[in-house]
Amino acid sequence: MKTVYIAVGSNLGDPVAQTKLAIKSLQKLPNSQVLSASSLYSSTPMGPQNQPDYINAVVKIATTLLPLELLDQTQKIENEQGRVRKDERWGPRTLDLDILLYADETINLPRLIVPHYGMKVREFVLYPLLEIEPNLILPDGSALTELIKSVDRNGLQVWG
Ligand code: PH2
Ligand code: MG
Ligand code: MG
Repeated sequence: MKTVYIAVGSNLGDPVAQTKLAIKSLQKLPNSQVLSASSLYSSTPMGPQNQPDYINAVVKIATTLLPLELLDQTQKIENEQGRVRKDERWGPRTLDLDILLYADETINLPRLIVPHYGMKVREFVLYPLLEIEPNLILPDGSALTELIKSVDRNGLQVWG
């Protein structure tokens, strides 16, 4: 079993419902088990500002799926929830599932780069991660508690 962290993000089509549904779908992944899920957070958009605020969360799973098998599964969930791939960088979406960490592995494939390239500087990833895994050390040796110190919350708050 590998421990994996997945970031959930949504800012279209009832983001709270999209995020809850995505967590339910992750609970149904084959050969996997959801170990914990963070609170839902509301966050201001990174990137283009003419888009709605996001709901973000992080989910911890244990899985025997291989990285690309897991990616196939998360993309299937994105598609089922109406994800339309557009060219705009950091544009709005009904659902984004990003594999943040896959055990302590470093993966550099055309389809999948792990650890996720932006995770160390994104408040909407680091704070939910801190909630569920305060003692986390990244594969490069950096401690989550140290990374957090240089990342502003940018208005990030627990939703509700
Ligand atoms: N995802 C993006 C672009 N911008 N902003 C917030 N607050 N949360 C996100 O998940 C997010 C974003 C593209 O993946
Ligand atoms: Mg993303
Ligand atoms: Mg993505």
